[in-house]
Amino acid sequence: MTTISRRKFLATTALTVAATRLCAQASNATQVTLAIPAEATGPHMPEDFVGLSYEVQQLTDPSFFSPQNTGLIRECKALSPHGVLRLGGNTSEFGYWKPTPESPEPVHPQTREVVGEPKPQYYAVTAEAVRNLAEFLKATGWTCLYGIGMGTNTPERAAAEAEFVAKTLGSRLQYFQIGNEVDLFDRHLRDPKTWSAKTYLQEWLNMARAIVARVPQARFGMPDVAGKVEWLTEIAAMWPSIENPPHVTTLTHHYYFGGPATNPDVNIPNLLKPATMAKVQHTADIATAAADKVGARVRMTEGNTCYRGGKPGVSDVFAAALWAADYSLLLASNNYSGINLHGGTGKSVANSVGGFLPGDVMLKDQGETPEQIASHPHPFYTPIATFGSEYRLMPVGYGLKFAGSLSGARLMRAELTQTLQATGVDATAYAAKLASGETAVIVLNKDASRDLELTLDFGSGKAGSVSVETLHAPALESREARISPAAPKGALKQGKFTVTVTHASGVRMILA
Ligand code: BDP
Repeated sequence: MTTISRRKFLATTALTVAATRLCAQASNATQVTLAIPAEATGPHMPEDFVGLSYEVQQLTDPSFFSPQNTGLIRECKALSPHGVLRLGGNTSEFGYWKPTPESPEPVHPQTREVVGEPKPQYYAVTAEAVRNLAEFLKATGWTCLYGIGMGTNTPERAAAEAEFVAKTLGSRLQYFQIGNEVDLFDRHLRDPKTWSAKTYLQEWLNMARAIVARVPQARFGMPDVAGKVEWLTEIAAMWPSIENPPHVTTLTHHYYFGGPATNPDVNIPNLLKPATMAKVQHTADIATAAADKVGARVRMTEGNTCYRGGKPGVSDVFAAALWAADYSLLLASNNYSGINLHGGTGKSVANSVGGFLPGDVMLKDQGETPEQIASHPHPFYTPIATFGSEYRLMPVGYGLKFAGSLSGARLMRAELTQTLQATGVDATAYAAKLASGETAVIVLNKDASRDLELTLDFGSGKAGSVSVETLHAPALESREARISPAAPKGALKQGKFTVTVTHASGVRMILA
């Protein structure tokens, strides 16, 4: 067998949108060789690494997460066969458990109204919604991280809800979380003078113990902070002093690259530049050190490109696909158990951020007509968008899916990204041994203009064929993304395989 020739590769990709650029620019491409290790000794990327995050308020429409919602089920399954649905968000603090249609609405505590924070609109989480959720999870093959409110909830109600949820979801329930972005509770839900990681932990223990009393096998993820990862460090330091602690499997935090939509720093170059991922790495170092101390793993349970519903032109374009793929694989390399990109319906997310999406105001100011505005996904960052009764995977979702193709693999420890970035091209690379025994390499060329002429060196003794798949769109600003096979199976030449990774594209190669 021969190595897939460059001419053949170009010919096969000629049908793809990326092909024009590929032909035009390949001659100026930066040449680089990556040595792919023979062994994988890095973290295991779990089968259920890929996840989505939705507002708890989404449950107010019991038909949303239900077996009848076949469009959403299809998109979830296409995104990942073993995905994880996380329910939480700001709205989780205002949901109350309503076990029977006759159950009265409880008295709610006072909260302060703050601009940009969700208004205290209370709503019921019903047994019907939870039953439908269980069926939805069964239909998708997904599991659930179930968020119970802390902000305006009581231990008794939390325990009653948890008991019903545990019984109804069964093995589809991975763990509970109590409270969303508790590090921000001082803004409107708690007294800023006394609120801290310590007072939070006391309150969390009260609620978690009430839940354990009724669900002895309950497992938890916590503290689900918005940004203060130091809380994970503080909690890990306090953990040994807790007698008989509830079973915490996962330390959790959120991540938004920036926000809100009106912030000019939220732009494509900033989203994709290496310094952005260097900050992600810094957070991961803090979070994983804390998790090691308590014998847990870390999961990024809610995040996306731009908070308060995303930014049109950044969150809903192909740049977000490359960001999502890179972000996912960087966290996987740091032994994260997974990530949940936030989304859902425009209404639920608008309600979570004070009633409207700043991105809509931005588009109106830019002169977009109502029809043009409606053609964007709402919220702008959602991985699966709702257009009428139709569900569609958005660019950011394609990036997550592309990275998710390494789920179940063991990652290889190699300085691949450093080698690429030493050339000055903004590209990253991840290699892994798949469960099947095949070696996979994903290269993400986030650079806006420079192509890579990449040689993968698998070691001279290696033989076999390489299949190639690309993540591409006409440009970083395109409101679309595709994953396409780029060439028929090729073969190696003396253990080396050469491929062009055009600017603004991703390539996945699997050596069989
Ligand atoms: C997070 C909240 C979530 C919001 C999201 C956003 O947990 O409910 O939808 O930010 O601002 O802080 O977009």
